[in-house]
Amino acid sequence: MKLENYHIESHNSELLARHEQRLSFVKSEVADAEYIIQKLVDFQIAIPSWALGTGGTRFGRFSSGGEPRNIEEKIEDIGLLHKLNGSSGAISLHIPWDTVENTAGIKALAAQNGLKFDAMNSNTFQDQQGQALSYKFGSLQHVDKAVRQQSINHNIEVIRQGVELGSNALTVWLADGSCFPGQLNFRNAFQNTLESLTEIYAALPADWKVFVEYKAFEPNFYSTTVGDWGQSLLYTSKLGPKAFTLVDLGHHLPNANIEQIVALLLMEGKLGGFHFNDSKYGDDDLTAGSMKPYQLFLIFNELVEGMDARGMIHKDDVAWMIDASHNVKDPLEDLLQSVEAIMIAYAQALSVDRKALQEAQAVSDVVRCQEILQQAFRTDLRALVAEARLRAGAALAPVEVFRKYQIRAELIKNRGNKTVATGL
Ligand SMILES: [Mn+2]
Repeated sequence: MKLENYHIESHNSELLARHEQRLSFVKSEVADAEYIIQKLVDFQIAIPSWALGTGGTRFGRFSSGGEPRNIEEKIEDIGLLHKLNGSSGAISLHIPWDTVENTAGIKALAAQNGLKFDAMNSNTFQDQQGQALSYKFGSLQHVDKAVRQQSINHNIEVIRQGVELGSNALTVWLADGSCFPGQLNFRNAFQNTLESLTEIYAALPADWKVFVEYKAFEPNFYSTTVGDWGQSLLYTSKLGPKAFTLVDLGHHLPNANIEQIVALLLMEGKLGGFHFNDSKYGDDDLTAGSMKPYQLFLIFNELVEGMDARGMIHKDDVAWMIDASHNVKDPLEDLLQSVEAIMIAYAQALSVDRKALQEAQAVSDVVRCQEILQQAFRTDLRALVAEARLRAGAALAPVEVFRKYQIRAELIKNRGNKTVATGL
């Protein structure tokens, strides 16, 4: 069964009266409701090609069946998400997990599904079949120039493929680091990485960006060569104006103040990419907003404030993507929940009374500052998010539609129960 517009329309018509009651109440509570709805309609969050299958841990993997077997089916799945929520209008590919052979056909299929190609992701954290040299001890940082060159060449090849598809950014995440004290000379590892990144940077087309993603630990457990935002900012500052830091919410040490990090990166004009997920312990890759929704709101509050301070366009000037894994949920339902949580936090951040907050900050009225933020966080703005979906022609309640039309059962029927999405 293909999900058609009339399926969504019929579902929406059942929920419409109740939705309109809720919407009119929220509109009476929130100033600028129309402004917020339009921002929500415009906002798009890319879905990575590797998020469509069931994830796993080093202990096991439990498939939910019907997973996409190739890039065409991945595009179809994201097209389905986009049809349901109107906010998933981009796909982020990972090379070599995604092999694009028929570029024109893939571009046409993406366009049919209303999707753009977001940042391209390179992979030098695994050895691929037939690869000449191993990344066991790192890639761009490696002590052997030949290994560094191999990983530089891979990144340049990813840029080439991205150009053909119409992407305009490269995300570099490195597993590089060390597992034991003494294994690495930190300065040499940094300099080698910088030199390698400089070569990749030189291969960027004029309108491209490169995002340098950091991560505190894992898979290396003693040091990571791009370990935190300071190290990423060092690289991106040295590289030049097309290089930006990428923040992944799960890549910090526990209790890091991520909202402060994004505020300062925006101030420096160096926040380029953003990966959403949630966590309780480490890089848990849980559904956005499922653990710490207040933190997600506080981060969005700084994103909105910091972007507005620089006159940035929310939907375009940072590459937004979900980077999560789904071990026990249906991946598509999980992604719908993540997008919903992100949109709610964004709506809440847009509803903060900025002028009142600035005034309260200027006189150090701490209580008032907290009242203003919590007023925004505690106001239920789900009807604004639903209204944005309605205006985009999407579903008022996406997960309900997904279940009502038994989409997973249909995918299993078409693709089989034992499929494994590439890369996972
Ligand atoms: Mn990430």
